[in-house]
Amino acid sequence: MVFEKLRNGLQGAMNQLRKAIVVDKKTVKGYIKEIQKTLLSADVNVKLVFELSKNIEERGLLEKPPGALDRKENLIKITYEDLVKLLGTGEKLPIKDGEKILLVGTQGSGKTTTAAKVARYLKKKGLNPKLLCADTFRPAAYDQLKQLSEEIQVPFYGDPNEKDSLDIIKKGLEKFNSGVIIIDSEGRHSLDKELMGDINRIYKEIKPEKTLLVLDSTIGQLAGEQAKSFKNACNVDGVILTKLDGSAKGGGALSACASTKAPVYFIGVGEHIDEFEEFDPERFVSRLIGFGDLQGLLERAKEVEFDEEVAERLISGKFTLEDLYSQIEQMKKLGSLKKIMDMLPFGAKIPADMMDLQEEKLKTFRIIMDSMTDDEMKNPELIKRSRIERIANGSGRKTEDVKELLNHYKKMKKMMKTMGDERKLKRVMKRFGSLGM
Ligand SMILES: Nc1nc2c(ncn2[C@@H]2O[C@H](COP(=O)(O)OP(=O)(O)O)[C@@H](O)[C@H]2O)c(=O)[nH]1
Ligand SMILES: [Mg+2]
Repeated sequence: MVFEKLRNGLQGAMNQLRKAIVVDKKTVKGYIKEIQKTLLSADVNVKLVFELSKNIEERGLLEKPPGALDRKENLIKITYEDLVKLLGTGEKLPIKDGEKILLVGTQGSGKTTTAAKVARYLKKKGLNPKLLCADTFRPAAYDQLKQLSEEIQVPFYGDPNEKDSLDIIKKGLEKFNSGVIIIDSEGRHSLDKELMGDINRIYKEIKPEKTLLVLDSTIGQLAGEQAKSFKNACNVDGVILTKLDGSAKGGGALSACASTKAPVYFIGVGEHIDEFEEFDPERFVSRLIGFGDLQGLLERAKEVEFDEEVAERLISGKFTLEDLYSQIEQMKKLGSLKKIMDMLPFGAKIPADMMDLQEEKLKTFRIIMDSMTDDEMKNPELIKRSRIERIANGSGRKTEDVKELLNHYKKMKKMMKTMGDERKLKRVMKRFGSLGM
């Protein structure tokens, strides 16, 4: 599995944090230590790790957790945000038919494999990719790319007898005059002057719309320096990092590229042609942390603030019709009944008919409530037959509507009682803000 060690380390630290009873300075420091250890073992630069941990500590201790999050959850959210930042801006590289993509990099970095991967990726996106072999340096290069192009059924051009790579490219471009043309160039053993010179020569002549540097991530943090020097020497737009699957230094390569402002647009995560993806720091980090957990947490960070006062009234069974109304409103905002049901503790059930209330009905309830006295709002038990008639007349609604509103109130109150355990109720309420379910 890709990044198993990094994932286990991060998740381990977070699970330990979740189990902590209090969130004090010591807990936070212990948590951060685990995160540091994990990042350092993934080869992330010491200075970056230090900055990140300082920020997590400061925010974690000072920040008021947003929405329905508690302090622990907020620490996880902060960690997520900082890790995403560490890995770059998440900028995408738009590619269109009619463009030429030149792949450059040292021999063995994964250029030829990546050329085919890019072609496959673009084909899946509905574009029309074509592969051009311009590697005259390595004898087997032609056969390798030809075979890959057959495998993914993409047009191919190359000439094993031609020695000048620029000539091949020119002929290839003439032959393919449409689609996205992916050019696999030759590599040398290192990013030496000769290679840079070659690339510049090709670059000037054919003016590719995109030039991408293919870098082997097993070089770790060095990837950053290499990407930077390449960017300065020739017009490289960004990086494709390969072999992230087998590399213990993947974190180093990714973060170093980001910190030297060399955007990583794609990553190679295996030898197979499909083991390739667009690099998206948010998606990447959320997979490390655990996608499901994180999504829920981020959603709850946006939820309504927990209202202590309403909570107390609900718990003590003294909630008013006003509370009921605001709860129904919020419940509707929160979305599907199923989602809410899934989050409720065992045994608690929201009456289904309450969830199904239509906007029209809520308006009717509002109008009815406007015809009630303060006493009646606070103590709906007071409202018996004669009052029901008065309220119905006053609001111009049917007595059935008034009864329906009172029924919802009774059901909700009953449900509150069955919840019994105050702590349990408070916990759930925290999740739902002032909803009180
Ligand atoms: N595990 C793994 N191997 C890769 C990846 N990309 C390329 N390779 C392997 O790296 C080796 C060199 O790749 P190649 O495309 O020939 O590199 P080139 O010399 O730059 O064209 C081959 O054995 C590839 O299968 C990757 O993302 N993951
Ligand atoms: Mg090659």
